[in-house]
Amino acid sequence: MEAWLATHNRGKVIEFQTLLPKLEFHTQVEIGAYSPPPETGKSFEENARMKARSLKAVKPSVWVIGEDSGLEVDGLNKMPGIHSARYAGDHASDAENIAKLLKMMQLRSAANRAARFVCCIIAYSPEGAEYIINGKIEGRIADKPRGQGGFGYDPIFIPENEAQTFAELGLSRKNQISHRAHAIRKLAELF
Ligand code: ITT
Repeated sequence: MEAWLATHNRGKVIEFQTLLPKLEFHTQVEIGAYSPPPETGKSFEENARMKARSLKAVKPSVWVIGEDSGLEVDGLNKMPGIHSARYAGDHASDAENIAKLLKMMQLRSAANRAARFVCCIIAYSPEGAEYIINGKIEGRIADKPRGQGGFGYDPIFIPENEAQTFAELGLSRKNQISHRAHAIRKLAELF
């Protein structure tokens, strides 16, 4: 069965495809003239819905999935949160976002390194029913980036009960325990 993901993020696509191997994933990137909506929502759910609705308008008769996610750091008042992708500026790289986050923690002498990844999936069935699914993983922020795997903030996120970052642990471990893995497993029950 075909499912369309409203994302341009390759890392997300790999995780969805690995965890749901029976589905055939396509993304908005395959639609030449597609422009995704600006992420103006005030929550992960609002942003995920905007992404999914916008793609559903172009692909009305298939499963369409929007996902919005981010990292909440307690010592930074839950920032970067919904601003995670553009924390260091509009076209910031993962390395720039990580550098800004570590710098902000230093500037604020943020002793509390507790953090969590959260994600919200909005899925629309071919008939148009909406499903809202949330996922979360607690952890802490590492002193410096470590590891090569994953994407985004993976090199500085150490999940609870682990000693290594997501980037060091690698995709198969991340896919057992991550925020997105929890949400995708609930999503799988719909198919
Ligand atoms: P789309 O909107 O096209 O899906 P995006 O990368 O802009 O792609 P988001 O708006 O949901 O996605 O921003 C999420 C950001 O949060 C993402 O760019 C990463 O920086 C971070 N993030 C989310 N999940 C992550 C994960 O599993 N590992 C590392 N960083 C993650």
